[in-house]
Amino acid sequence: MRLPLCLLVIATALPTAAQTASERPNIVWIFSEDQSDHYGPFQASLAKTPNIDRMALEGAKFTRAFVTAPVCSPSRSALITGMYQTTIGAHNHRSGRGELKIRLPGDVEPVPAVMRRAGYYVTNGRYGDDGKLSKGKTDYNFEFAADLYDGADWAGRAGGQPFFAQVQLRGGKRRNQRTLEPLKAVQTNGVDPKKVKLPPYYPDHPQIRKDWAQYLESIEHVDWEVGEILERLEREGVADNTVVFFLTDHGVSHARGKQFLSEEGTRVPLVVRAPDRIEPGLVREDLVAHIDVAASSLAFAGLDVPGWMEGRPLFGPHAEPREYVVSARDRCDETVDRIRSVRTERFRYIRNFVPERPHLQPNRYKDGKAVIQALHKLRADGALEPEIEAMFYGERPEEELYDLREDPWEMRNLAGDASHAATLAELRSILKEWIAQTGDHGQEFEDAARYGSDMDVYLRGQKGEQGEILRRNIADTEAWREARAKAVR
Ligand SMILES: [Ca+2]
Repeated sequence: MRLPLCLLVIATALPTAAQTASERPNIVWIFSEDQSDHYGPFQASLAKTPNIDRMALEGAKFTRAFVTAPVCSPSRSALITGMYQTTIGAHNHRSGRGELKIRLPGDVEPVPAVMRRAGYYVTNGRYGDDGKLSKGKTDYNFEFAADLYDGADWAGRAGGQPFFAQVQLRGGKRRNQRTLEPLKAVQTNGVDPKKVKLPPYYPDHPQIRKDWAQYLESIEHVDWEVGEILERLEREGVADNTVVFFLTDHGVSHARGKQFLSEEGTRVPLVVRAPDRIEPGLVREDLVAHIDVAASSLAFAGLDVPGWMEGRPLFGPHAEPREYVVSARDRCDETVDRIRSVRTERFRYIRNFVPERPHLQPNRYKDGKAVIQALHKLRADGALEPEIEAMFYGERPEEELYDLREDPWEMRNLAGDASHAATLAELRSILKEWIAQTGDHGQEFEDAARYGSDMDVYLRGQKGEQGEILRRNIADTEAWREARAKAVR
């Protein structure tokens, strides 16, 4: 069923604050790693996802959901606070881990703290192959209380107590044979690398095909896990009073996915199942940001969304459509960068603040991936199409503009096209305003002391070739930063 947003808002019936604790719904976030929206309900795909398809039919699916950060820790820092990671200073990946810490500003606090105060039992669990929940991944860049969570599994709650549970799935991190082998028995059919349709910006190389097939298989595995979790809720008799969100933390770890502000890096699946609270079978095409999950969860629990929160409820009287979603990429591990994007219904505008650094500038984590190594090898052999080589290894344009209606793969940069000058100017000004209004902390790079504080943690115990690569990348980054600072002076 497709309805305009104004009707959707009316069509939802949220619980009121007057409800007693026992009537308040449980809230579950099923959160998978490193997968773009190549899920059944979102794009025709070789991956079979019967459980998530059914969840969408029973609830709502969002076809334009984006993360505000394309990499783990800023994405998770944003999701858990309902804040842009750039507003709270948590925008650099794996920051605040060394001597110099990051503290949340003002009244901002993680959602589990708010939920617990309201009487919820709050958990964070990593879903194991045996179906058991063990201590879940946090990866928040800011300081948080050691007892933020009551446990890993909602089984520990008191009788009648509502629960707020995060369930962490390994998702796209399973893309290799060793981890996929035990799953053969549960996979629907496996994915044939020969049938894979690669995005047109990736060369047709056996390693890249194989990796993409394994990635689609990881989606099938996640679907199976989602089915198991939903079945457990049924078995425990709480499914009808539990709101379940399913989403991923950012896109697939590929050359244009994870760490980057393309569709592949930022567009994620989002499905919400909320029996008797939202109309089943809703298809929402409006733009949403993953930080909206935090606000929506509070709203479902009958709690006020705090004034400081940038996330917005997706349902109910306070739902407010977004005209755009801004996403941001800053330092990832040892690699300094600054990119911002504005995604509207039709366009994506990208601003590269350090265009002199190539898209695939050295990064030990990404360079360790088989697909990136395949790209590097093709480049060394002179076997990349010039257009693709320029995209990944050339100087980047300061601005990019893609018309996603005509060019869903973001291949034709229209920033220099006079017929799109008005759109370009509008999106440029939206970004400028957003940076000022939210107080984007990425406007200044981290100083040398902060960078060094986190690199000390990275370098701890690093030996051999991996240690050497990291040291070389850090030295390369520092030399570039020094040269840049001199040029500005
Ligand atoms: Ca991740």
